[in-house]
Amino acid sequence: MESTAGESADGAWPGMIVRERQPENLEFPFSTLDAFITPTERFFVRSHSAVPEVDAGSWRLRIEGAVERPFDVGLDDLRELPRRSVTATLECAGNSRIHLVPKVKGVQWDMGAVGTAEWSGVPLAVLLERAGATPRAVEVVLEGSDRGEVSDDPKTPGEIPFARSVPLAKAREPDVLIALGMNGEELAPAHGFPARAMVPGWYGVASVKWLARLVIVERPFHGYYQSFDYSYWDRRHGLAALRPIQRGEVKSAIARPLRGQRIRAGEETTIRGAAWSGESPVTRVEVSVDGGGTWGEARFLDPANPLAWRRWEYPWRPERPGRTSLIARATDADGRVQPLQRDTDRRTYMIHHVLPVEVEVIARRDGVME
Ligand SMILES: Nc1nc2c(c(=O)[nH]1)N[C@H]1C(S)=C(S)[C@@H](COP(=O)(O)O)O[C@H]1N2
Ligand SMILES: [Mo]
Repeated sequence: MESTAGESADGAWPGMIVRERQPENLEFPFSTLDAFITPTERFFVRSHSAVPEVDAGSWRLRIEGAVERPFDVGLDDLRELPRRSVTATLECAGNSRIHLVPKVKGVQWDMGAVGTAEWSGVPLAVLLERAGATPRAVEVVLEGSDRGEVSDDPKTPGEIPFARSVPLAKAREPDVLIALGMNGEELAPAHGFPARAMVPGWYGVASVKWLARLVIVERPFHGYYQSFDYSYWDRRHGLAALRPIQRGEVKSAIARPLRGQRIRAGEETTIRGAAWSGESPVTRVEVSVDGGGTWGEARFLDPANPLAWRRWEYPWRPERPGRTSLIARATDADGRVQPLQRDTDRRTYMIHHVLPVEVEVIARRDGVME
């Protein structure tokens, strides 16, 4: 059942759509997309377990595993380190799942499990450098302090913390942060207070909240949230293998008009939306107002950015009454084009094919001549 967050505990905007009450999972109604930066109270929340209680005074982040110098840091130590800000779009890999036919398991997100924020914190590379990874180290496992148990098959081995790994090559990129701030304030509890990973350009699942430990490992980690869950089929060399979901795909979404909206023939309306792509700027959004027969170019409202979305708009003056489908299709600087069809190898994730919005064009106002 869909309801709104009227009485949300965490100060969320009352118009947020509640997808799960406990733990709280919220999305924003994508039709309200307006600013480039998503205000924190409208930023989606995806949590697998209850928000853990963290005492900021005694909290420590431990860095250990295949390192020369294991150590731990408190919040005050982290606040002293060189800080960096990154404006990045975060999208849940399950965003848009409600549009899959046939229906699949998982949180039934519409379009709003995505948002753009200004994240600030310490580059993960600084901590990795201080610990000194061994020559054989390949990945860093980011572990949260929230714990949970999945009791449906495939089950977890009892209660486990939320954890994801990032290969060291990505983890050392300067924009990958141990984030302490979001939109100029310290992190809200729902978004990972006191510290979370921010892995821009990758699906949200890698950006582990409520960090407790960073474990450097010499073999790829096959934890629950990147094997049974949050993985997709890859067929390189004709061999179907499960890989962890990482880099974001190219995607555009229409915010307005709404599905089923009635639009008057002969009057100008504006089709609006946003487009984003992991680690690559969106370079082009094409819009079709006739179900994919013909295409025109949308105009961008934001500059090209490899890590953040670009809002776009497309003016349209429908001529003839009747039902029609609006479609937007994005292309990124790597030449990746948003697909027209769903790829089922993505299992229940990475839902980025175009999703037409059907609207109804109604007759001109009386007295307006053709
Ligand atoms: N510790 C922890 N980190 C987590 C999660 C979680 O459940 N626990 N959810 C992940 C997923 S699937 C997403 S999409 C993002 C959502 O971040 P947000 O809630 O700040 O929007 O957090 C990620 N980090
Ligand atoms: Mo997610």
